Amino acid sequence: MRLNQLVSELMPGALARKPKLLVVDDQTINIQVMYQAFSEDCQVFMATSGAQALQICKDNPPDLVLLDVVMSGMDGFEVCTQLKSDALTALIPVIFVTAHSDESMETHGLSLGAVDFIFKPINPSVVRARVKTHLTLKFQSDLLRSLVFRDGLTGAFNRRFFDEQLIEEWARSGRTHSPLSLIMIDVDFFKKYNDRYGHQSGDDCLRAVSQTLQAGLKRTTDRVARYGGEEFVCILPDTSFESAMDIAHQLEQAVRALKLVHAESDAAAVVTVSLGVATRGAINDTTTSDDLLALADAQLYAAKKSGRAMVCGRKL
Ligand code: GH3
Ligand code: MG
Ligand code: MG
Repeated sequence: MRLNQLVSELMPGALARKPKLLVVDDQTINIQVMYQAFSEDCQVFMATSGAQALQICKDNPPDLVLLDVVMSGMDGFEVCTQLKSDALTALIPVIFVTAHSDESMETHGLSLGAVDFIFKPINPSVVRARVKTHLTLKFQSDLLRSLVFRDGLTGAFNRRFFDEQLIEEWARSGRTHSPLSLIMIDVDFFKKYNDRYGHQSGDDCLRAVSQTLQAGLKRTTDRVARYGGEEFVCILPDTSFESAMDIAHQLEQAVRALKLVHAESDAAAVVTVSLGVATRGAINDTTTSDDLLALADAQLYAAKKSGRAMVCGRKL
């Protein structure tokens, strides 16, 4: 399979859109120079302060940041440090741009995780070439991550990703004394769906359910993974039991609203899901992440036993 074909299958839209470049500089004249160098090949976003840059990186992550070192208020080093310390923004490549060609400054910037250093006044063709190299590397590493951490059929995160994420989020919830919720989700009478409509339609159904679950989660830290077969799991950091129950009910309604006809289901005339919610609330040091997962699974089983197409939940 050609690489381009592989990329577009695994990361729909990655090739169709222009790379997103964020230019951060407190002097608008410098931003204009960069804009002229890149506006044809990239979507250029601009920030005139470190705080604004961090906000943009969280709300609409760029593919690369060109970051001025010396700025009033928060300087470029501090911005880079904060970007690298947040999992949501840590993988965005940063290139420092500075008027001072000082080796110790360059070493410091690279030690903070920047991929390159560029000196002002810039030579547009050199900067374009370097940015292109780093964008290529960024897309390659995104592709590799999607191969390792995404499920091929549905595009949701895979079991490997979920297992790692659960351990990480469990530790974080212990550290920060914040709740952690899981929702286990299983398609009802899916074997009968396959038998009646064929395996191909079964696959289409799983894709649609997966997309609906992903669209139903609003926070960037909320994740959906395919747990196995026709089973999905949502991990909801910093989410109370009550909120997780609300979200689970919304997901149940959203899948029902797809109106995928399922004539063989005993639960409804359309495809439905059963959901089990479990929340780590008050911190209890004797419990483990496996206990939370087992509880979510037990609640899913309870929803199945009580008639399916419903939500059951409990606090750990
Ligand atoms: P329940 O309501 O109790 O969950 O019943 P069910 O039929 O959904 O559950 P069961 O575990 O008996 O069957 C799950 C079915 O899901 C069987 C399997 O063939 C199907 N399945 C698992 N993975 C895939 C897949 O990737 N594609 C398709 N089309 N079907 C799949
Ligand atoms: Mg099922
Ligand atoms: Mg199942």
